[in-house]
Amino acid sequence: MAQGNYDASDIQVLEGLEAVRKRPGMYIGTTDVKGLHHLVWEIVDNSIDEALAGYCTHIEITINKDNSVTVQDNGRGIPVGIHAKTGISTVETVYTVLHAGGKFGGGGYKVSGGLHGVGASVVNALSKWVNVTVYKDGKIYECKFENGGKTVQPLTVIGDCEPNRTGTTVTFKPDPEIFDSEIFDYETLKVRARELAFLNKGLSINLRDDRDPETTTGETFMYEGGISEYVKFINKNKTPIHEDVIHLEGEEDGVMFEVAMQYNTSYNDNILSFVNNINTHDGGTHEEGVRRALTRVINSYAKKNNILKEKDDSLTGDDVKEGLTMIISCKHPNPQFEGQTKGRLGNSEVRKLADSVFSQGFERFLMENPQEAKLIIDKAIAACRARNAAKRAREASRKSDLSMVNTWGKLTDCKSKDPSETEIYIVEGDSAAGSAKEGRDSVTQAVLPLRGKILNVEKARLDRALENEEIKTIITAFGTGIGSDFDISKLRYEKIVIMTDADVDGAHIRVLLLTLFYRYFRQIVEAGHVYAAQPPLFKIRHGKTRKYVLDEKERDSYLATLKDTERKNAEITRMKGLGEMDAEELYETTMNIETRVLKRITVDDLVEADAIFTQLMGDEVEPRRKFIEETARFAEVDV
Ligand code: 28F
Repeated sequence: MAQGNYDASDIQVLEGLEAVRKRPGMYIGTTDVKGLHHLVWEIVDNSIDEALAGYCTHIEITINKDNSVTVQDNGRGIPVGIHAKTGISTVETVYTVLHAGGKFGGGGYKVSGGLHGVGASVVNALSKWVNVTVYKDGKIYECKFENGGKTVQPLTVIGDCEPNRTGTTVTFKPDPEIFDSEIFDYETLKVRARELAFLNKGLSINLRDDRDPETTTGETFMYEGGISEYVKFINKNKTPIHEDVIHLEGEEDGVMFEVAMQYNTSYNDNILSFVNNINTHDGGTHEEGVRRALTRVINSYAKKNNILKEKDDSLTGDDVKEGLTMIISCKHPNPQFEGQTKGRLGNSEVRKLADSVFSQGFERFLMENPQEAKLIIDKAIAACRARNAAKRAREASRKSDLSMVNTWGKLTDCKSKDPSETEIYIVEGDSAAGSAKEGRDSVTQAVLPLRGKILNVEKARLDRALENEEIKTIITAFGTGIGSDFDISKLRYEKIVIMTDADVDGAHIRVLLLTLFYRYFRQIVEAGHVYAAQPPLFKIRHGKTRKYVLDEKERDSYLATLKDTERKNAEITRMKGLGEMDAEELYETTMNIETRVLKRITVDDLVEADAIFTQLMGDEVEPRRKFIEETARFAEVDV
């Protein structure tokens, strides 16, 4: 907008973008690091729309040295003419008028991070500056915005380019006044860039980090096999039951539906579903159609081929999904997203389409591959038997007060029964548990000593896990039940703190616990209840002072605060383990909510986490050691 003479439409533009700056959460969810990365996807989505329309084959994403981000595509380029309604260029309109995006009006698929392709103006409103360059008709056009989307340079021709070059390049710098953090995380961008390449077969996406001198070329993701390659990627460390990934697809009334699947020998399922590239975490009609058809087809095939007797109970949805890796992708011109987080597809017509496409294709696969069919059904039958055994085990443990005595015998509970203030420390080893019991705040802190090794549940079904004393004790202490009984509202503690030694053994126990939590208490982890205690690594003694510090960094900064003489005489010892501290020390350094530091365990990317647990808890020992060294995916919080 030229300085000074604002007319009506300028005012409307200002009010629109001002509204976004006032309540950014309404447009991008949060203004934390998640919201920061969401800006990238709002811009990338416009390039993906161009790809869905068939005009863009390559997208480049670059994190620049100043933590601005450049997204470049080789689509047709945003139209450079004057927009009929606003009287300014279409480029400026798309970037300054809220809801001016929505490229195709009616038809066509708009990929949307929930904004239906209107993200450009939202990104502009929340950025310090934005530069838009359009390559079209042998010319280079540029448009610049600053301070929350004010036009400082209307669209102007700044040069020539090869006559057949077309595309759009956008560079933006998020506004530090809006975002808590302005540092982009390469890994976070990589996971979603790779996923977009899987979901849009043939589209190549290059990601580069110019802040890191090492990575000059970055990584390029391109999968001709689309979601079938996504299934192969998830199953890469698992053992498939049938060689080929099953790929089925169909289209009706402009709605495209496709599914890729492959069973593996594990006991976990990895079913991801998408609509217009958005991950529908809460499922919806596309997923329901497939699950319903899968259960029906397996039961009818099993009965028709006498693998199941007529009198046998039917297999349930849980039985038939064991070991199943599946990607469902639906492209819909007018998707209805439902639920609190808009994570569920509501369009009812999709359920029928998904059911018919899936059942016809899967039935044919079973008929044409009787050996694989037998393996898949035998696995579902084994899962059914284990489920029934687990149910009997749970009922038994609920009835006999023995396990209660047994549990309470192990668990030193806290006095408070208010789950919003209580914590349970799962402590490795009796000596540390003894100190923890003695030093703790007995009103709010419970202690559960771990005597034996936890079973590696990556390689065991629930019925086997329920035979393990340690696991039974944990389930009873949590109060939530497990498997189909699980109810997070019954969780008896606000915080579950894993307290193990910092050595390899301690870290191994922590990984076994994390595997148990990830596989059977995932909601508890996702809700952010699980933490790892941070016992001190060093004890510094000088004079009568005894100071415990977390790590090398804290040790050096503490030493820097001492006088030369004190520093020279300071005695620094590396802590071997929790058992080395008396109750008072353990409480002060690791449990006292005034002084302790806990690391919240967050599983912010299920596919990635699944790969870690699968790789880790498999048979190879080497990957486990690598994991223990890095504290992958922990966010540091002081609580
Ligand atoms: C790096 C970000 O934003 N790429 C885009 C296009 C292409 C068209 C378009 C975009 C028409 C009226 C809205 C071109 N030619 N990358 C991008 N590529 N927008 S955004 O049209 C804009 C709409 O207002 C385009 C013919 N049709 C559409």
